[in-house]
Amino acid sequence: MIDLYYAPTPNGWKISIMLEECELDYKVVPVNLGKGDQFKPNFLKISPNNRMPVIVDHTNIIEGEPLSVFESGAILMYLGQKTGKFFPQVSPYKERVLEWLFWQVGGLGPMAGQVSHFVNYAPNFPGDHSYSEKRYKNEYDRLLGVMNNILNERDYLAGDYSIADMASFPWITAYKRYEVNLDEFPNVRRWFDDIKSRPAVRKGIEVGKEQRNFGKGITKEGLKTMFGQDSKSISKMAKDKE
Ligand SMILES: N[C@@H](CCC(=O)N[C@@H](CS)C(=O)NCC(=O)O)C(=O)O
Repeated sequence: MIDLYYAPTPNGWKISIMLEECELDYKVVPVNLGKGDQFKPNFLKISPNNRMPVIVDHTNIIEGEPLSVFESGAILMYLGQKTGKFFPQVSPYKERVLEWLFWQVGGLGPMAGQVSHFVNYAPNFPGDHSYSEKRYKNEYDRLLGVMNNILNERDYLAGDYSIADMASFPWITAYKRYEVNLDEFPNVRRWFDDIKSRPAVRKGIEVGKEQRNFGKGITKEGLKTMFGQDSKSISKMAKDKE
């Protein structure tokens, strides 16, 4: 059994989708980010970056402890290697997957995350955010253009359906909210519709649906916990949760 420390956000979905695709046994451990569960001492032991997702694999005991993995890219690679699915281990297929996985975790994910911040949450804070919002929207638009070009040559980012697609798909789902017309990127549209129709993907993004809370409805406490974190505030949060 694998424990999945999870909240229903795009980074969480990457892993619920992969677990569903691989038909692995897993149990969801909800992480309430607005309430600060990510600062609890037991959580920080397995996720020192105070972020979810994290997995704990009780079927892989190392030195008496079940193996834990944080960072969505590392988790996808671990599960791909464990199951032998969606992550080929021979060149050049392995490198193709790694290129697009790292492109997602270092580019598409963080940039889309910033777009999401400016669309969903920045309006709660005073000031003119227009320059920053435009900067991240332009970069998201550029990355969609890059995707559209590669998907002109291939069905999926790395050739065959892989962990690189599972990492990227969740960060496209909010395109309407980000005011993107996906029809301007016809290859991305085809890829998106294809992945969305996969039963395991549909199941994966339903996990924890009832806790979903983008933008609207976030409490003052939630805003304070999630945003404006710095080295001092995260130490204080961790102390308060001890
Ligand atoms: N690089 C990390 C990013 C994970 C991440 O940003 N998770 C967010 C939710 S989508 C989180 O846990 N936020 C908690 C917080 O901001 O305190 C990964 O890919 O796993």
